[in-house]
Amino acid sequence: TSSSAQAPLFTVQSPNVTYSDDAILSKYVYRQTKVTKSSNGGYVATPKETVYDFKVERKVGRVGMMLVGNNGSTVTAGIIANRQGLSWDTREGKQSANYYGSMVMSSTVKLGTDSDTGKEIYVPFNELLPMVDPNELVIGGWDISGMNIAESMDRAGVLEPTLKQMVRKEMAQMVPLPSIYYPDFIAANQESRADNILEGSKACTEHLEKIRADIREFKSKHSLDKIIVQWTANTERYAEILPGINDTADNLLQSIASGHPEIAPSTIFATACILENAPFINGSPQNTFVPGVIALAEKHSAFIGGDDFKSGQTKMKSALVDFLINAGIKVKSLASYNHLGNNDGRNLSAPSQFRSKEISKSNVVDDMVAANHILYEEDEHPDHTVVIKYMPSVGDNKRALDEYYAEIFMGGHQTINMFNICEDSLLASPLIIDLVLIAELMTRVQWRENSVDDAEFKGFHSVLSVLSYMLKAPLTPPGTPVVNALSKQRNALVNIFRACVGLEPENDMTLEHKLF
Ligand code: NAI
Ligand code: DG6
Repeated sequence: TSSSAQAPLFTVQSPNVTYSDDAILSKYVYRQTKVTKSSNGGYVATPKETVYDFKVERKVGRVGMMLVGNNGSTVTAGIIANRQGLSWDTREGKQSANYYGSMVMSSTVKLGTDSDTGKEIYVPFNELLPMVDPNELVIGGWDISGMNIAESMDRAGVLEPTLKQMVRKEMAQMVPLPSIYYPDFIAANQESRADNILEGSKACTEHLEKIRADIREFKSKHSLDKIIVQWTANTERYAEILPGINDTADNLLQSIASGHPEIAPSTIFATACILENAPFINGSPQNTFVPGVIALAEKHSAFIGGDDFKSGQTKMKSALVDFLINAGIKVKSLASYNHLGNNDGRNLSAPSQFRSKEISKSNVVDDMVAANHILYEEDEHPDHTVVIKYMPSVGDNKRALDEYYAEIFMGGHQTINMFNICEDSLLASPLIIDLVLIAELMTRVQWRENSVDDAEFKGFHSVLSVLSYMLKAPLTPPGTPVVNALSKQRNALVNIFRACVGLEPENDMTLEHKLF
């Protein structure tokens, strides 16, 4: 089981890497290039090296995943199906459970080249470091709707009836815990679903303490070593950032106690998780992480990550715009339209919830534009519009149309159109899994600067920007840059994992095939 150290698929043979029963220790030279302006208006680039020690605890332990929002029905059914190795009939034939769409479970990473044949050797991403097996996650959570998870799976209308039959019995026993409902934060059209709620419609210490108690009870009931919590509930409206209210850790706690109306349910959950030292990830676009939450997380060295799952249009954008701009092509405008008919679409049909989503979908190419001063002036941005419409008939099968309009050589124009149809929830569910798996791993990774003798090991910064690949509007430690470009986000993850086992960053130089 995952509670004991797993035998790794590969080991690293190097004086810089040590394996013990408990931990993998690596000494890693981090190489940067520091740049200064020279007197003639150019730059001077100076290589800089920092030596870090990384320590990865090898024992994964028993891990719980608590979801706020029982759209967890799709991801839960998927995990049960994988755990039981299920296959089911579809009109196209037999389908077996898989983890497609999970970067952790279904992508590979180049380990190196075979010393005999020179062929590249790839290993599953989840073999780079000891990670929790999603099949072993213990799942629970909260919802303002009291439906059991089997009923909610039916209501979601995503999965094949044959599969639903096979997982129904187990899922029918899973009933979400009552949750916090402050009607002002989600669309009014959600009210009829809210039949499983804690008493009170604004922030209070009782709500905070109840959620904390729920986490502790779930942990002890299932003998868990740790719990990761994820907001997969409705998109909320933005909370106003108010001095004296939610701007510092103390003010936030005070405002919860005094019932301030600008404290969102998701912020109560985040606060409860921080105080219980359970990593909390926000899969929706709203500003759950007001400055007071970030400060509280830093104070408690607790992990937070967000915002908003990057599943479809935005994922394409963060790959395609990066590619176009890096190819020297000037993207002039992005027009994104989609319609969908699931409950997310219904909630987003209300203006302030749509506004949260519009914000998170709109700033997703800024870093790529800012990186190319040949194509763009300092304050120049491509036009960007985002439209979302609720169309009940299409259910979860979201239709997304994107037009990329670009300027090419000598005033020419290139227009690329995309039309993407797929089950929205089947793109999002693997992201929920990846976010939990990576966040859990980060609770077991520690570092120290090697040159400082006997310095204490410590964890990464509270804001887990390594989760950016899965998120539309990545939260980063205050004052640090946001990276949206998909390939950079993946490289960061892969190369941090590699550093933890003392391996150099993946580079594609393949000098061995060029210099002989
Ligand atoms: P959904 O509407 O099907 O499910 C949300 C669930 O949250 C509902 O069951 C609702 O009763 C519950 N809920 C609402 N407020 C709650 C609260 N305070 N406490 C506990 N439960 C609460 O929505 P869906 O499609 O599952 O999406 C969830 C979130 O993920 C949305 O914010 C959506 O924008 C975001 N998202 C979804 C993606 C996808 O499915 N492809 C991709 C990106 C983001
Ligand atoms: C309508 O856009 C519904 C949304 O919740 C999206 O499905 C979700 O945010 C995914 O967005 P994207 O841009 O990654 O496809």
